[in-house]
Amino acid sequence: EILVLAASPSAAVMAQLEHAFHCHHLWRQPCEAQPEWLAGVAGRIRGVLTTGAIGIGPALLEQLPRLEIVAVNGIGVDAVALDATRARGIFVTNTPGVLTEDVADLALTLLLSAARRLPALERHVRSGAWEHGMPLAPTRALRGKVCGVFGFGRIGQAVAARAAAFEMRTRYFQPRPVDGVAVKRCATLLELARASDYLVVCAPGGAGTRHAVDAAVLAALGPEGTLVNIARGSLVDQEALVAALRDGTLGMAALDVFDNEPHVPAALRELENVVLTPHVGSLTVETRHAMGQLVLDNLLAHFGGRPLLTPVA
Ligand code: 8YV
Repeated sequence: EILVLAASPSAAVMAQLEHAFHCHHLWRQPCEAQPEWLAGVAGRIRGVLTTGAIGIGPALLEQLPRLEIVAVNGIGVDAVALDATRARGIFVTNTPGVLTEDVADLALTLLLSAARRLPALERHVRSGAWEHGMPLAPTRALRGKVCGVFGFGRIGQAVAARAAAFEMRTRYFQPRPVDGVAVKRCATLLELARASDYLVVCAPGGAGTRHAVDAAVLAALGPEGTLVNIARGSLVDQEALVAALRDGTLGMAALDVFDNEPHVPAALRELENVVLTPHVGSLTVETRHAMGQLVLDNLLAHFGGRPLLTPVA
């Protein structure tokens, strides 16, 4: 029996999942009814289906004594209590590879929207300001500018390839150098921020990268600089970010992810120099279908006694 924590796979995948397993949908229960409902099924649960953003914490894991596998419909496993799963020998799978292009596309969408001030241009037309002959300040061209990529895995490399197509210069930082790539590595994140006009955060979340983009990094990016984040809110010191955007020590931010989602503080929502999207990097029909299929195939492999397709080490 499988515990489904959120309704993230496509309907077609959900139907296959329902066909293969006895599914219990926690997300269908009203919040206040969830503890009692869960207590009724917890003892029979052998698999959990969750998302990258929701993961599974130690308290819920403890309630599931027969749990064998956590299948994450996403690439990030920072919200999974990996110490606890490891200690109990519970398998964890994720969905690498299938979401790379769409997440990188959203990174460039955000970068371009910030560069050309898309939200302000939209408001200009919608409000009738254009008709009233209100002037618009020109923005800066992308070509020749430096796109710094923090985290140079699959998604980071796909972002760099797209930035290069816009004739941007590219640099990256991550602790471990990547072999066989033409993009130059900076020795530190601070150095990358100093060198960059746009800093795109693509690194994994979790304790090791928490608040890596701090006040010093934002200051190094500077008043003409733009921060783009499609990874996890935890990588950025959000309070320092709001302060830097408000004081103009950072030019702009384009964000798909936040601390404590779906709550976005009013101080951030009210700023003019931000572009905000609600954690939708992988939210296309094609990618959500491919992710869901991989989740399903991992569950089928596990319960069919076959090797997992994409286990998390
Ligand atoms: C979604 C993600 O949050 O892949 C990830 O790590 O954050 C996203 O794709 C989610 O996991 C979709 O179910």
